[in-house]
Amino acid sequence: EKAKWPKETVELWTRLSKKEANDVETIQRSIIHHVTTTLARAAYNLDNFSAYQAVALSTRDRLISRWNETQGQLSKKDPKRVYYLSLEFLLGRSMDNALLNMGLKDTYGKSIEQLGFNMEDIIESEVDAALGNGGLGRLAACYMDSLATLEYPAWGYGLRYNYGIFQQRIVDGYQTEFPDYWLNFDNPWELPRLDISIQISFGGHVQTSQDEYGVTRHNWIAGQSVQAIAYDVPIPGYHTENCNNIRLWRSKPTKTFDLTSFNEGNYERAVEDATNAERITSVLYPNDNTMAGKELRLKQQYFWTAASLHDIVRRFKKSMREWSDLPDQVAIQLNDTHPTLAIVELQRILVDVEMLSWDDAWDIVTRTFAFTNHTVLPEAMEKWSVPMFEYLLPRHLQIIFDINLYFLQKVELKFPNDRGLLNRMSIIEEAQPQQIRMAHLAVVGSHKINGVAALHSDLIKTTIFKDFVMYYGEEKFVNKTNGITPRRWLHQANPQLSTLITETLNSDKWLKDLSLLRGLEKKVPDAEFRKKWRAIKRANKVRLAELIKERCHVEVSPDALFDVQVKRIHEYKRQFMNILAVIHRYRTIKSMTPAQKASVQPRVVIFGGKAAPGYYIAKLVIKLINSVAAVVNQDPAVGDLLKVVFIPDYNVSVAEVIVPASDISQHISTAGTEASGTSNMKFVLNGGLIIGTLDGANIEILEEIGEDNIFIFGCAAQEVEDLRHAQRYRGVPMDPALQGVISAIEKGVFEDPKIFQPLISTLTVGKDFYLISADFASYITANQQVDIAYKNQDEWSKKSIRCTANMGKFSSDRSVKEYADEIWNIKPYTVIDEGFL
Ligand code: GLG
Repeated sequence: EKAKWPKETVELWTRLSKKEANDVETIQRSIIHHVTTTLARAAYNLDNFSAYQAVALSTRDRLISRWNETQGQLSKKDPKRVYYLSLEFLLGRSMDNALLNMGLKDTYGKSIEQLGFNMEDIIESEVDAALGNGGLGRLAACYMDSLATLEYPAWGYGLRYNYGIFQQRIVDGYQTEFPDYWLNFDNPWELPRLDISIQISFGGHVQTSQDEYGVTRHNWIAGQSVQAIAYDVPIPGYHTENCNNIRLWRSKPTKTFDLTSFNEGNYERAVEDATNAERITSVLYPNDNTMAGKELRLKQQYFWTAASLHDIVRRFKKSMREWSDLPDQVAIQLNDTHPTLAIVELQRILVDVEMLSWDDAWDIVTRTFAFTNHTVLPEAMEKWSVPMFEYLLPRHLQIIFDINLYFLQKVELKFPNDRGLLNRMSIIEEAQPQQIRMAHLAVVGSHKINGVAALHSDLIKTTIFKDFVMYYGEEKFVNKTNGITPRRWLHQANPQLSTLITETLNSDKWLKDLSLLRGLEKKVPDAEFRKKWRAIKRANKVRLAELIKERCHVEVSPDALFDVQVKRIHEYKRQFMNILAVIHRYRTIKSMTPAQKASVQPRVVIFGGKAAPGYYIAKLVIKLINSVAAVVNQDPAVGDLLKVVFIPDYNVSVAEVIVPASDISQHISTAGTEASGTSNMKFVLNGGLIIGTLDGANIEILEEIGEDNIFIFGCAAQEVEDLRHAQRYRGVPMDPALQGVISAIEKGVFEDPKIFQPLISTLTVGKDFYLISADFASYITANQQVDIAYKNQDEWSKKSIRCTANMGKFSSDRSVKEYADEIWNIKPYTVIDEGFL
């Protein structure tokens, strides 16, 4: 069309579509413009929230012009892209991050201040985008930041839930859940693409026919359809023009009438169908590391993978390449088994729609997909019942059975006459009813499978995927140790420390090459530097103490040792063991003489985290923590020597306050159960020491920072099975200190002991699956070592600096680069600032 325009018209467009400048006055104009037009408010008398909205809209304008520039240049150049499919993106707040990444924070700060507002207040007005449960969703967010910063052509694909993870409130010590309707005030960080609408179908039946060459063709005659509408979330890289995209799908009813209901004159039924269509992307399932098996969840998974693949295929087709080139143009990473249906959907498109042969199609599919496993816990493994699946996706079920048939035939060829092996490896579990094992399907349909930390990647090869390693060989199974973005988790969350590091290293290059932090080592012997380092930690603790006062109504001293365990509440993470040790500490202090008490290291034990709404035992742990807190915090015999708090509604923005303020944090899962953990990395990066088991990424952190700077305790992963066996069959008695703690609970020291009976039962000899008793003594000892080490503040500061200095490995930039080089085979592409919208 443009080609037909007269020269003057083209010139006019070019002249007027120059990007807005980034000086204070232009920014102020843009903020005021949004106040008076977009928000239709008077220019004065704004509250903080409206001011936030206007600043967000002005920031968004700048994001969008980068987005346009990046996507426009990429479309022309058409390099190989990676698509990161994740049901969860736990982004948190966007404004601070966007301004820092675009290098506009100072100018905006100045602009806002002159307009009569304060940057901090405005930042605090933003609600979190909480479209994730925990580590898995936050990992996706960190990876998006690194992909954009390293200028990889990458898109995320996910769902735009109306309700994010529930809000947690504590009522009478118990967790209660409230819906997180986060879109109440619109979301300035998304661009609705109402023109991008894809029809997604469910149900119906499959028609079989012979084509002219006698080949059997399958035609899926679907039942109902819904529309997928795209919402784009721009992801700016740090100090680059590059701006990537997360495309989130929202379900809407189709515009065409449901003719059956219409003809029957059943209007109410037609409206009900329309409402059901919208329900698909209504709510994020609040389970972390457990599978609930709900039909609506399966609908979400198909809706999302089908819409994403349609989009990816459409983009690929524009390039007019051969289908066999797809794996050279497109890499698709499956974040856990949630998007595994994408494998089946691509095979369906290639065979049923594009008419490729099964084998050609399957070759393309397996060269395109790679799969990240995040857990070995059996309760987290996704399985779908065959009858339910067949009802929703009849053609996909046939394809899965065919994939399985051809796969098992090859296994049989390689390892003949081993029925047990075929049974174990089959994608279909022979249960009543049959179940589809999504992890097996993901392994069979991908060219690379990775775990998320060294230990975990080894473990999957010897446990859940053992047979597959024997069949495919070792090379298909790799490790990609998780990482975190230093932009959010140090620069943004801990601005004072970030400034000190930049001053010390004489450059801010460390924000793009975290290994440069090693330069801090030379400052360890510098007493002045250590003093500054301590002062910053203390200031961060003051900030956290204020948050604790506000949310928990408890006063804590910033001079006490801050001991933190914040993460989802789960038996394998052993918050229960932590609170039991707190009770032990409490009892010990109570038994002391005043002279003995004088030498006790004061400690504030801080908990936070959500329990899945249906996870009864996890919710009881929260209740126990709050009951213990209620008794301990008002006991004059203890005073400031011990305080216990449970910070309600732990989320990303609360984490940004907690992480920089911790002295010690707890990563104490039963060895072999926590695949990686990522908060461990955040705490150590901020100069917090950790106490932990030989599990997940703790092991690699230990390797990097050295054993003098970490408190390790408990059994190793290889010992777990023997310990469980010994407990069960040789009746190993309960640890005596633990026995004392249990007796105290049973005597009613903390509320009615009946409440906690189900919890205590989990420790019955022979049933203590997470080995709390086996690890208890060494856990208590490790905690005592923490107290002793903390007494020498100057030595502690040396450890703290060494922690930060040696965390370079755990930047998500390193992780993402490994994925790009070893799995996706993609290269960075540098966007040029052309100065136009
Ligand atoms: C999982 C694991 C964590 C891991 C995270 C990211 O439980 O150990 O760090 O993914 O890989 N469900 C999770 O949060």
